[in-house]
Amino acid sequence: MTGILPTYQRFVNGVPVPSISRRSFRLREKYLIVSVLLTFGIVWLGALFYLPEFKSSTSVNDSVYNVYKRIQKAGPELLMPPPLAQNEVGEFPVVGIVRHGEEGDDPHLLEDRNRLRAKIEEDMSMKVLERPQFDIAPSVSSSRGPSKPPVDALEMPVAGNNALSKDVSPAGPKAEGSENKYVIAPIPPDTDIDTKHKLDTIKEMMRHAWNNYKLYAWGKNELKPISKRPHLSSVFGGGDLGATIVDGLDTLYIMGMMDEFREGRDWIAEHFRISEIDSDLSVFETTIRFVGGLLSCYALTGDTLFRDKAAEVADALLPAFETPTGLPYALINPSTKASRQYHWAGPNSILSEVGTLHLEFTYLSDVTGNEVYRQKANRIRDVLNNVSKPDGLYPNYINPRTGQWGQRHMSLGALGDSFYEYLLKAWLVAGGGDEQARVMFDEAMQAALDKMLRVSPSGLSYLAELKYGRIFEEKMDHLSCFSGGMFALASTTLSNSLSDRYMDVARKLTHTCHESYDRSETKLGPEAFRFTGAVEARAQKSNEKVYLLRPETFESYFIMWRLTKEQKYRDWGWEAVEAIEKHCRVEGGYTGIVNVYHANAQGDDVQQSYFLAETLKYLYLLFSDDSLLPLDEWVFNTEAHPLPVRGRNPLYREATPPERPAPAARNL
Ligand code: DMJ
Repeated sequence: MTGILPTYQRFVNGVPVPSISRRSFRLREKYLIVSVLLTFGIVWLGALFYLPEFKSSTSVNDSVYNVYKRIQKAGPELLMPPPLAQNEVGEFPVVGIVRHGEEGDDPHLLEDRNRLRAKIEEDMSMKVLERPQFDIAPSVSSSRGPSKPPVDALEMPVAGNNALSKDVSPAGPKAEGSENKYVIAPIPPDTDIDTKHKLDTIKEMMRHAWNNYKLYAWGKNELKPISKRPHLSSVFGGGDLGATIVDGLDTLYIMGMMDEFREGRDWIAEHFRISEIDSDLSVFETTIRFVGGLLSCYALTGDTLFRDKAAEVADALLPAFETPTGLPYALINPSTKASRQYHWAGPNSILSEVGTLHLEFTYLSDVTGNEVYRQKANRIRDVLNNVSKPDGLYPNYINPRTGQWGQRHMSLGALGDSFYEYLLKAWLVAGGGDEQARVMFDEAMQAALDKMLRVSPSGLSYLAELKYGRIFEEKMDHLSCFSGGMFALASTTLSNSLSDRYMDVARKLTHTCHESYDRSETKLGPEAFRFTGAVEARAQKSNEKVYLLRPETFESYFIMWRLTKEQKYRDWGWEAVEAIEKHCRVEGGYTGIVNVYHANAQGDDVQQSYFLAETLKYLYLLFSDDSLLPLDEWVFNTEAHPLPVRGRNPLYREATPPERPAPAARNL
């Protein structure tokens, strides 16, 4: 039988097998090929009409027309979604919101778009952004040396009650007499020209830090000012929590930078969603920076957005408190609600972390009327008050399952510091109402001063670290330089047997911290400094030689200036401003430096969020009039977010208790 398809030469065992060769198809074969091709064509065309996009058409004519249009404009977009266009503020459109009939509701298309968007965002965060995303006035950015303030810094609109636009106007209960005290940002007209220049310079530093964060890392947590891109491995990770925005916002407000304040406020309103974060956050850091920052903004403005967001953040942290003692675990994933400890701390929580929630949590209860936050904070307080303390001292580690101390390591620096600060400040912010806190503070400080306060051969006082009741290291952390201010506040707010000693120690410790700055080539202070015979107030190990844009020394200068009015504190603060401008300012913001003893120090490429929240705020307040955030009406949390003093400050904004429903009439 002859085949119907063309044949070709065949071989069997390498020998050609004779075959019949032909030049053309037979007629029967031609018919068959044509009818197969026709069938394919009809099926292909017909299938097009069953695509979802065409199915919605009401008539056959429409369908045909749609097919025609579709084919006419066929291009790569038939296979790939078109690139997303950025809007005028550099954002990508929200992917899920497509108008019906325009892009279609096809879930596959949406999925493709989502994937593409994620990819673009990932690329953007990895890349050095060359072009500004925002249309803003460039900040003065000479990279070395203090700069002259820009003209507009001298003419900023007054930030008072009336300077707020509708969307930021006070919405919460208005405190009596708040109109004149709403915020006192303008520089008083009788300010001398030198002080005014200093205030304007610091304000311009804030603008430089903010603008560059806005250009290169907006919505991310922190900025890498040298590489000009987001800092994805910050303490809050690479998520979109806007740590720099939330942390820096009250500083903008206090400095009267209202345009920037509104930008930040709008970002929080539109984008800040902590419950969507699927990574571990520190309960402590999130409380002091986010809850604290938002509560300050609420107190200053009365804008309930800030209060509600603060409650949202605290709510996301609450699962971490589900322990047998109520002492929280260190880390929480807001999305999965899973908690855990730091690997390096074993089963323990850290004293400074569990002990630095009280101010924020109690104030949050007062302004929301929700008692749950206060209960959490009080439970921690009770555990720490009741546990027996070796020699009256608090070790840095405590197990939240057993309520027992871990390693007996004590410090007023890292791991201990702000626990002590919050004992004093809980008493201050309660307007003297929290007696227990003040008693705990005085007892702890008496023990700490007796055991930890040391004097170097040349007469420098410092706070050493202890282990099992003995001196462990003759070293003081930069972090413990906040203690000068703390002792001064303790001295001037209550007269007792310790008050004189407190003020003496405050002066001496602030002096030593200044020495640690003065003894470096850059005039910036190291992360830790030692006292070992010949070496005094200098770092020895390389990881101690860094300056991370920290604020603690300036915090003490500010408090000491307000309480003593000794000019040297302002002089030291100005030296620090000049040193930061010289060594930390770069075109893309402010960077920490890796060695304070090198005149041309290399940058660490991180602009910490606390640089905006604390460092610049304390430096600004050091040169401000005392009427800006007076110390008897405001207490600064450990991240420099001011909280109002209960009973003294009309901006306390305590929630009015909900009205009790009238008792229902009883059927007798
Ligand atoms: C800030 O986040 C807070 O001051 C905290 O208490 C410890 N240190 C950093 C800044 O150095």
